[in-house]
Amino acid sequence: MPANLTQQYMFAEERFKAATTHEEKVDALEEMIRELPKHKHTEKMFADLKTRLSKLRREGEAKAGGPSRHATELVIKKEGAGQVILVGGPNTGKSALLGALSNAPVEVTEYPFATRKPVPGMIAFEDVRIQVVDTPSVDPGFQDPGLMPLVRQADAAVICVDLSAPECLDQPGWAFTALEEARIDVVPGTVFSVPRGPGRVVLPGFIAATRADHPDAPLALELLADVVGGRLPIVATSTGDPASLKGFARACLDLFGVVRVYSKQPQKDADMDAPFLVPAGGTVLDFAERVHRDFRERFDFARVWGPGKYDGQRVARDYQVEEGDVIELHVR
Ligand SMILES: Nc1nc2c(ncn2[C@@H]2O[C@H](COP(=O)(O)OP(=O)(O)OP(=O)(O)O)[C@@H](O)[C@H]2O)c(=O)[nH]1
Ligand SMILES: [Mg+2]
Repeated sequence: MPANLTQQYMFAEERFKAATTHEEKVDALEEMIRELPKHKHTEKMFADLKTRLSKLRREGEAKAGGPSRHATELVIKKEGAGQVILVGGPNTGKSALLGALSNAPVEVTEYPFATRKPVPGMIAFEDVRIQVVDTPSVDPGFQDPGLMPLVRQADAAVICVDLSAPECLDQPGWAFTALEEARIDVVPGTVFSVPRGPGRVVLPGFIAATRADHPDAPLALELLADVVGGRLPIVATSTGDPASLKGFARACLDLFGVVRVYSKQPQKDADMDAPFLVPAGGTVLDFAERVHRDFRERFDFARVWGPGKYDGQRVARDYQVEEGDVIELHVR
């Protein structure tokens, strides 16, 4: 069966052949990728075009002598519980995932490499807000030079792979190689459990296996689990399935290793809208410090409401806080 190329594709190809500058070439090639009908018979063409685009972009960067005009900005200010950065191959659904979970202005497209700069968004798990950053894609041929510096300063990383893609099983390896080259390890755990130190950066993370609604996804997920071999947990997502999105948000929150504790002022109702996030295993003093920076010093005693406690039970400074506790602080 022929590829059934459209007029628009043909025009773009003409434009590519006639292009004299690097920018014109990139632009025309991007349009060819956009206009290429995507089906089984164009898979190889699609892959070739992507490779050509990667190569062109690399050449452009080499010539410019450094990061291109598309290079990522260096820092994104952290908000909410912390910052989770998405890393993954082209077209693995990073933008769609963030778009489904937030109102971040992401660009979701059928063609790869559409995301050219990082886009932060705030997602929520119940009453906790977490910052998730969409990023330009990485593959063996291309990487935005600003990407890895950005990953290094994130709190956690999620590697995205596409369960519907023929290259699904290669995608984790691409990401791991790119991270390895930047001396970044992504490991299971939480921000408190991973070692911090000079040199290598170790981030807690997991793999988001996207497009779980695809007919091939169940098999791909099994094979993926074999390939990953327990190196990272895998969370399957589908943008049309709210339960899977909630699972993703929960998994993001779990990367921070915190419990939610609510503050109550004496003679007033608890403020159940905005929990304080306290490291799991932390004490009432760790909570006090988060309510007010003087409160660790000034702590006298506290009253706690929560599962398995007498209402308003009096506790001392060594009390270990639990998820969902409501705490009334008394300070000197
Ligand atoms: N059916 C389905 N399609 C999805 C899902 N997630 C993403 N897609 C589609 O997959 C394609 C790629 O999604 P993007 O979010 O643009 O992927 P990306 O990783 O941001 O890609 P680039 O930034 O362009 O490299 C788009 O056509 C999306 O609509 C999903 O869960 N289910
Ligand atoms: Mg994108």
